[in-house]
Amino acid sequence: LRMETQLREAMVNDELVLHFQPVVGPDGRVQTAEALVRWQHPEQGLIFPDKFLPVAEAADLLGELDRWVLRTAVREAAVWPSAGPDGVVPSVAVNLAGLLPGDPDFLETVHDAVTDAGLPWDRLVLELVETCLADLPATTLREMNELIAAGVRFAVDDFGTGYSSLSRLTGLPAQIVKLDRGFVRGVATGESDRAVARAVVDLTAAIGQVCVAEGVEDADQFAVLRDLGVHAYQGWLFARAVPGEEFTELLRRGP
Ligand code: G
Ligand code: G
Ligand code: MN
Ligand code: NA
Repeated sequence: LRMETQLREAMVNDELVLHFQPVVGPDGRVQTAEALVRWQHPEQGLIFPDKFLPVAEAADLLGELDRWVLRTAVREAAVWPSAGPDGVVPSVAVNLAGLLPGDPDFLETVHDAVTDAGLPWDRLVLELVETCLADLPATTLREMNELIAAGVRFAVDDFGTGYSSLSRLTGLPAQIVKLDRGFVRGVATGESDRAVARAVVDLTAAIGQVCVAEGVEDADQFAVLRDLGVHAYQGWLFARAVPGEEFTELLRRGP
């Protein structure tokens, strides 16, 4: 209960902070950065989401947390510099677990956050797990399509975990599929993980989705994934999640 009360206050007192982890193209240039929330606790130091997301969920605070993250992430992303000489500025990816398509205020919340920040619509990616993107009613899909038409992209997060099924990918309102790091781990060493990765890459390519590999930790994994045709990469091989100022510096330095 104590942590729950503190978490409510943390959102008001801006004790939460966002770190950003780059997603890079095959050329190493930053295409997107995923916003990952941390809690800068006055006594306990930096607390990771594994510790406080379950508390937020139990206290029914996930929606409020997602709203805070969304508003903060788009505001920070609106002033990022370009990631290369051609002036392309990276997109920002926000995880949603408590604010979901189908919530009565979903469209309005996203709309207000983006317009208040002045972020171009095509620089926002919303990451949800497959279960939150499947079997949505027509009214919800219509709202999502409004955002998609404006340039927002939806990503299937952690694809391949739980009861994910390859055949269902084709019916999801998602432009991006993030291959779970559980499969990425074994792509260079195990035939079965490589087979799964190949199947996901081939299917996503066939239906026009972008496939992002998560949790890329070494050069062998990267080489295999690149040969398979993965479009973009995220993981410690390229960069860890870093505070906003550090991310901005990383962009200024270039690839
Ligand atoms: O790197 P990290 O320890 O930040 O992430 C741990 C888990 O917490 C991941 O599953 C990630 O998707 C989730 N997570 C991180 N930041 C956020 C956030 O801002 N909102 C939500 N809903 N989940 C997040
Ligand atoms: O569930 P989601 O994919 O949103 O969570 C991102 C999580 O993955 C964060 O906890 C982040 O710190 C973690 N992560 C990012 N890159 C790597 C990596 O290369 N290896 C591992 N093991 N975890 C990673
Ligand atoms: Mn994610
Ligand atoms: Na993920």
